[in-house]
Amino acid sequence: MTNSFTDYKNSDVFLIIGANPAENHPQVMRFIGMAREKRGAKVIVVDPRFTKTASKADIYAPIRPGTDIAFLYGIINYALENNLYFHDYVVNYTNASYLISPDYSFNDGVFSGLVEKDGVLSYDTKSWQYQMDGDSIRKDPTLQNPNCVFQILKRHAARYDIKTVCKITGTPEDVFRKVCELYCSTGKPDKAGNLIYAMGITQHSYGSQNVRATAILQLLLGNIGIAGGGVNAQRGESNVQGSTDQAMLYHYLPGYNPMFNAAAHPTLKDYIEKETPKTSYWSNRPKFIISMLKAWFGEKATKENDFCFDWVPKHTGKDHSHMAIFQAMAEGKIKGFFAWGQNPAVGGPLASAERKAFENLDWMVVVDLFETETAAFWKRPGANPADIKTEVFLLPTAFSYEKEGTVANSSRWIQWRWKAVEPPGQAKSDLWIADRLMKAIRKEYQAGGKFPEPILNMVWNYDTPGHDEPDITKVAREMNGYMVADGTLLDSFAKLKDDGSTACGIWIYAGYMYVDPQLKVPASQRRSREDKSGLGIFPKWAFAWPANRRIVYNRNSCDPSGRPWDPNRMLVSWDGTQWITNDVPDFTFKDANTGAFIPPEVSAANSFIMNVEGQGRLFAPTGMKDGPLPEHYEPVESPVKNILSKQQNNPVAARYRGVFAKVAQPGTAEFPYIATTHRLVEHYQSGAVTRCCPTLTELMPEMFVTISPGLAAKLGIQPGDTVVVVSARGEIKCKANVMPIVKPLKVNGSETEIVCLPWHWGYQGLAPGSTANDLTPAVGDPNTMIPEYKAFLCNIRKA
Ligand SMILES: Nc1nc2c(c(=O)[nH]1)N[C@H]1C(S)=C(S)[C@@H](COP(=O)(O)OP(=O)(O)OC[C@H]3O[C@@H](n4cnc5c(=O)[nH]c(N)nc54)[C@H](O)[C@@H]3O)O[C@H]1N2
Ligand SMILES: Nc1nc2c(c(=O)[nH]1)N[C@H]1C(S)=C(S)[C@@H](COP(=O)(O)OP(=O)(O)OC[C@H]3O[C@@H](n4cnc5c(=O)[nH]c(N)nc54)[C@H](O)[C@@H]3O)O[C@H]1N2
Ligand SMILES: [Mo]
Repeated sequence: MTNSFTDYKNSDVFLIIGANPAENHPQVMRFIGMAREKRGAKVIVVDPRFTKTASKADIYAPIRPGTDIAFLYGIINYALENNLYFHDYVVNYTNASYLISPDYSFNDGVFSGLVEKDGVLSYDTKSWQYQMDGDSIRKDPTLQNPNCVFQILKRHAARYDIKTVCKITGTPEDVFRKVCELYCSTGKPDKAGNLIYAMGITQHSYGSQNVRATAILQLLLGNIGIAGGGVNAQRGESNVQGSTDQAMLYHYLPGYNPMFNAAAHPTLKDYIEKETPKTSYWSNRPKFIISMLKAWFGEKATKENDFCFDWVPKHTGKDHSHMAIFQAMAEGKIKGFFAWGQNPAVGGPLASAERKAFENLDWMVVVDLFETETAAFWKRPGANPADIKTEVFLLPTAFSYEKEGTVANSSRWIQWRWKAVEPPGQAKSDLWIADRLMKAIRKEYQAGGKFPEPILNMVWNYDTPGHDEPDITKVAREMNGYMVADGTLLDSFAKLKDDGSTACGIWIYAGYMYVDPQLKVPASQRRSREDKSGLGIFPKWAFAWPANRRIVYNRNSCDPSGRPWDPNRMLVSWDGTQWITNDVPDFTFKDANTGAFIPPEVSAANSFIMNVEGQGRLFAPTGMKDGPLPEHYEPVESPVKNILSKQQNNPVAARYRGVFAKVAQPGTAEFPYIATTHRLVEHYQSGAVTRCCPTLTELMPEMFVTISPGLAAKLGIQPGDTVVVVSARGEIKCKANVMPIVKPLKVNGSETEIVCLPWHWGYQGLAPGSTANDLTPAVGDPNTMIPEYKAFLCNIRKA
């Protein structure tokens, strides 16, 4: 998220697309409410369902699941055609003027560079690159050159006129026009548009391109880096931000550094040479990586041994995401599995096949609060425990209130939480379990084993003398970073060095444990409500990574000469001799050695400091696997043909083998309805916790499917009837919820019904019910491999 929740009160217009904060992020509604009360802010909600959030909207735009790219391009095209984009911002702060290779082309839904190797399609990105004059990029500040990004984008977006968009999305034209008018009103210097998204945008076979479309729109309207603006992803579980920061995914390292790769990086030198750009803040990558290795391997890590680079496992470039793991498990290639705070038996795509795959394991360890569906898979309905050889260990763990530590929220705020109560019975904190496990493994390796060095030598010193529980502040200090010589905690990542004199587990967190000199507590434990700017910045409440900055890219909030576009929303400002700041500047504003202010021209050329070209990318020459621009494709399962091009689906969508390959053909009469999945305020995720909570199960006791009154009438279904929902992968039984919150949409002239399923149920807990994920397909986005949970085909009948 570029901005923060407390900043939402500064927004003039909200575009909430593919998120339902009233149920899933209720605190967000409080700040949206402030903006409405204090500044008359307007709210647009784009969702297939008339949600609780939509009930508070000024404009509700229904949309067919999976058509957000067309929807967003429709607004982009409206802004470009009617000159409603923020010209000075676009020219100065984006790559609009950059010239792209003359070899770039786009034909009938496919970008230049699509190649096939061994039956697998991928893009060669050579033709997407900038034209160069030596080291400098060729540009046309008049934005007229046909090869400049602005013209390429304009041509691409022109195909998304209102009529075409509404044929694809099913949104009524008059409603869509109102959305365009209202949202494009934020393309002015003194207006802020806030784009909020979540899983309705990401869970698609082109989810990353959906997100790119939101970024392009926000760049065109000058809405990034300003108070009240931003591209704001409402994150998931309370610490999902923290888990991505710390690289819980397989393909990168803490602080968003790329993973070491076996082929590309045989040595640390190769990694540093290949992965360190000459420009952008990433030019400091060697400092981040070497300090991380120092944190991991301590005094064993020396310059001579590449700071133990050889001790870290290397990535092979293969897909090891959730779906790939379950494919490998189904093929018998995985022997053991830790389900540590996850419940894939309910939450994974095509969950019935994931449960079956568990049968191939020799052992499974579940670290959880409850005996989840995953832990109990061997006695699930329909299975014969005697036939299942997997040995399951269930380690009871403490809940968040029963242990100490930090969580990082969507605002990137790292907040310390203290233990409120003791965990029940034999439950132990996750840290206790990890600590004992590591010590036990180390003991095994002491007796010998393959490649014991990393296990034996890794820094692991979190004991508290006299206590059973490891000291979590020791872990936190290692993540925060310290001077190797004397252990002094770092106050900022600006102090990091690439010579082994600093250690830091995760560079973006540097400073969060540093003790605030006035408040005398670590930054993440601060709780001061001071807000001098009145903009909801709260600089002394917790710690926002990076560098306690609340709004990233904030150089873009003022013009190239440093004057705020909107003086009432001032984040940083150049007064002719110095920078006045309400937020921590996201640019080099002071000389690190002399402390002298650096005049605005310097940072104006580099206002998107994390990009090598220093500017916002309307067109992305690198970074995306499926095109430099978003393009509308149909979901892998769709009732209609793509009317924009011959290319029905994302040509490089992630697909899987065997049982996970099952998908319905487009337009099949067998599965005429579009299904989508969503959450409920009363339940959380796979329901492992909430379905064990008597009050919540009383409020929301049963699995159901929501269908329109029209569809119910056609199929002879009464509210409360038991129905069967079928997809190409299976069928489930649940209750029918007949409600006009979902209505058929006119897609390319024909009425299309949408069927909505919550996904919180399974066979365990106080209130068991059918699992929506028994129906969902195992296909996904090629960049993130997120499954397409939000758009697939189904049929429905009375049971
Ligand atoms: N009470 C509660 N709160 C939660 C959670 C929970 O389970 N329960 N889960 C947490 C987690 S981990 C997450 S990731 C977040 C998720 O938060 P959200 O993303 O808000 O959750 P969802 O309800 O899955 O999806 C949001 C909306 O997307 C709509 N939608 C479906 N398909 C499409 C589409 O193609 N386009 C558009 N524009 N909209 C679409 C759905 O109808 C739904 O209203 O919530 C977090 N908060
Ligand atoms: N159809 C469909 N499927 C979806 C989605 C969707 O929108 N539609 N959303 C997806 C999303 S966004 C997500 S995030 C995933 C979530 O998928 P999972 O992460 O598999 O589901 P959760 O229910 O959140 O699982 C968390 C588990 O951790 C346990 N737990 C809670 N606190 C602790 C703790 O402190 N320590 C430990 N060790 N365990 C704890 C809970 O009891 C629970 O069993 O599901 C995905 N699945
Ligand atoms: Mo999530």
